[in-house]
Order: sequence, then structure tokens, then C-alpha cells
Amino acid sequence: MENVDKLEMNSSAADRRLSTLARHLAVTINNEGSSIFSSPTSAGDSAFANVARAPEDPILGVTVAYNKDPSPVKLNLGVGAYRTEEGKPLVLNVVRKAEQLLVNDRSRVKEYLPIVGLADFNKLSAKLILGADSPAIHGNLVTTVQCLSGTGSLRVGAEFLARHYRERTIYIPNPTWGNHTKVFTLAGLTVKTYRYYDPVTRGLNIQGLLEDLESAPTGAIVLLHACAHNPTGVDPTLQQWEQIRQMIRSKSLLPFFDSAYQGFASGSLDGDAQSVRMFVGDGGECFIAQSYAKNMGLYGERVGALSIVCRTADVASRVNSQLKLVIRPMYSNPPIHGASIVATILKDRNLYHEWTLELKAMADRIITMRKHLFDALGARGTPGDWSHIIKQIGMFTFTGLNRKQVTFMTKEYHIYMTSDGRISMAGLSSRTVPHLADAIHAAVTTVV
Ligand code: PLA
Repeated sequence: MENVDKLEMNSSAADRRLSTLARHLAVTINNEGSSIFSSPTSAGDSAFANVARAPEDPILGVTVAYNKDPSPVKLNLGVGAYRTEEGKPLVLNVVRKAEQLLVNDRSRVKEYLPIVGLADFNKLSAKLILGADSPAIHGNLVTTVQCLSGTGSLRVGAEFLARHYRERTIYIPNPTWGNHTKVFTLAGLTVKTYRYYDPVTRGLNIQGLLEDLESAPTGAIVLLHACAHNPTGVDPTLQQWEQIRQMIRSKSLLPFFDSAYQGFASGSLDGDAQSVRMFVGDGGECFIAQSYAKNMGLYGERVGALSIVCRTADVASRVNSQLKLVIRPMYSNPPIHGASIVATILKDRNLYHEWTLELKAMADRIITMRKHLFDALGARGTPGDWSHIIKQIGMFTFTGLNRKQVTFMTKEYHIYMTSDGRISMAGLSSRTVPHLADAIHAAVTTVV
């Protein structure tokens, strides 16, 4: 009998997922003005003749378009990927060193990792975000699983919540990283938004944010960007974080932190973890998805971690057992190389120190680019207040340029960026700032 009940429960979860998927696809397809039933023109007898062409991803598709452009002056400010002053991707020195150590160690093998990943990596990742002296870690209240970078960590966390948490609505900020809605919807959660950014002040709409959280149903999940909010570059102050924390706890909402930029906002790993630590410090529960893509430059290695902070050690260990059931049928277990690099760096005092210096240098270069761009627009007398360029935090500037102006800049200046006017400051260099400033000036003065 019990098994039958379980089966029924599972099948209704599966139904829910299927209908969510159908809804999601319907939206995508309608946006494209076509339908899966539209008849093909040249697909012959293919079993997939009715597959509609999907649009490119709004962020990664920018790189696809950039790669096709033969112009020598083209500039990719779409995806958030760090570039050097020479415009080249950067492999951190400390990463090269760690890789050398790994290669030289002949005792290392390529066996499968456990389902939850590399144990050292998990422990060190929790320590990195929560702090070495975190009582939650010392009390074994935290369970951490290695996942496929930030995205995979969000997805595993969302899948767990869809199966085991009573409230299936997640509130995400408006705007937010474009993939959040898809990750959470396809995991079976219902996505709603809370007010975040005020286009008039180009700052945080703290009033709207608090009101929206106040009217959320008790227990709802709330997605928070731990630091360097993407795409706006606007973060709450510590005082505002405290207001948010109080609201979340008073309504028994469940915080889910997305920490994709630790160290990139302020240049300090501890500084950028303060929001998360504030929430963990109050003894309440929370989820944290960590990515090493940006702060260690390990983009393509797909290294990340999901930590769930629970009330008791016993709950944490039961949660861990269920996370394994989420992961095993999805990708069985995570890859070994990137996590080994991270663990090598995090556990060695000298390598860790070297990493913090390289990270600070990346953060500082981004801040310098902000200043250069701001000055360059000032020098051109570009109409408007551009002070948000130097006020915003992290990898991106949310310029305020509209879709038409973005299209103009791409067409006339070969500058690639997302259509919401977000530019990756990490993709700029002293050499390319004048070109961008010229383009923005032309867009603002000729396109409304
Ligand atoms: N969360 C946020 C807020 C992000 O901005 C990104 C990456 C991720 C999670 C996922 O990163 P990961 O899976 O690679 O660890 N956002 C990028 C890239 C940098 C992307 O869209 O995939 C961006 O350009 O917005």
C-alpha cells in the first residue's frame, strides 16, 4: 500500500513536471511565432520534421553572433567572462600551478567520484562561503554537494525543493540572470518575481522588495544574489540586507543564495560573503549555490557546489541522502578535474593567498574599466548621468541603453551585448574603451 502511495506521489510529480515543461515550451514557441505543428519545408521523412527551430540563448547567443562577425574592431561584452588588458581569456597562475601539481602526482587516478563529489572540495567550499569559524559548519548543520558549476548547483537545489519542500513557489528578483526562470521552472517550481531594480534611481527598490516579500505566501522560496547582482550591478547595503533578512525570517521564507561572483564585487572573498553569513548567523535554514567559474576562472571546468544549511545535523544528513537520489539519475557523479584544482588551492595556505591576490587584481581591473568608461563619456559630453557606471558593482554595468540602441551599437560599431543593455565590464580594456564610448555616444545622440 505504501509503495502504491509512493508511486502515485511520484507520478503526480512527474505529471506536474511534464505540464510545466509543456507550458515552458509553449511560451518559447509562441514567442517565436511558430508552432511545433507547423509543417516542415525541406525536412523530408525525418522523424523530427516537426521540430521547430529554437531561438539562441539571450546571453550565450550573443557570443554566437559575435563569432560570426568578421570585423576586426568587434567587441564581445555579452557573456560575463573575464578578459585581460590584451583582450585574452585568463587562466590564473595559481590554477596553472595547481594543475601542474595534479599532473605530477602519479598516485592520482581517474576513478568515479562519489555521487556528491570530492569530499575535500565540498568541505572547503562550505568554509569559503560560510567562513572558517562558522558554527553551522562546526555543528555539522551544512551538507554540501559538488555540482556542475553555479547552474548545476541551482538546478540540483531546485529539484530537491520541488520534491521535498512544501512550498513550490520561488520569488526571483526583477530583473535577474536570464537562466533563473528556466532552471527553476523546469525543476518543477513556480516562478514569481519581486521588485528589485528602480530604473528611475538606477538603484535598489528596497521598499518594493520588502512589500513583495511581505505579501509572499509563508514559506515561499526567495532567490537572492549573494553579491554583484546580475544584470544590474546593484547590491543592497548591509543595513538593507538586515532588513531583508528580518522580513524573510519573520515570514518563514526560505532564502536561496546564488553566489556566482564571490570576490568579484569588492575584491574580498569574505567581504562578498557577508550577506550569506548574516543569514546563516541567525540559525535559520538556507540554500547556497556557489560557482568557481568567475572567481577562479574555471568557466569550462564546470565547478560549483550546493550547500544546504539545516537546523540539525540529523536533518542535514538526511537531506544529503536525498540529494544523492536527485543527482544519480541526472549525471551520476560530477567531474574530477576542476574540483581537484579548487581543493588543491583552497587547502594550501600559499596557493590560497596567491589566489586572493589574482582575484583582487581581476576585480580591480574591472573597477578601473568603470572609471575609464565613465571618464570617456564625460570627455565626449555624452548626454545623461552616467555615474551608475562607477556606482554599480561586479562584472556588469546595466547601462540603461534600450534595445534599439543596443541593436544600433552592434550594427554600426560591432559591439555585442545583451539586449537589456547589460555590458560585461570584464570584457573591456583600456584599448577598447574609446570605441565603446564612441558607440554609446552615437547611440544616445542618434537613436531614441
Ligand atoms: N548565477 C548567476 C547570477 C550568473 O550570472 C551565472 C553566469 C550563473 C549563475 C551560472 O554560472 P556557471 O554555471 O557558469 O557557474 N552568468 C554568465 C554566463 C556569466 C551565463 O549566462 O551562463 C552571464 O553572462 O550572465
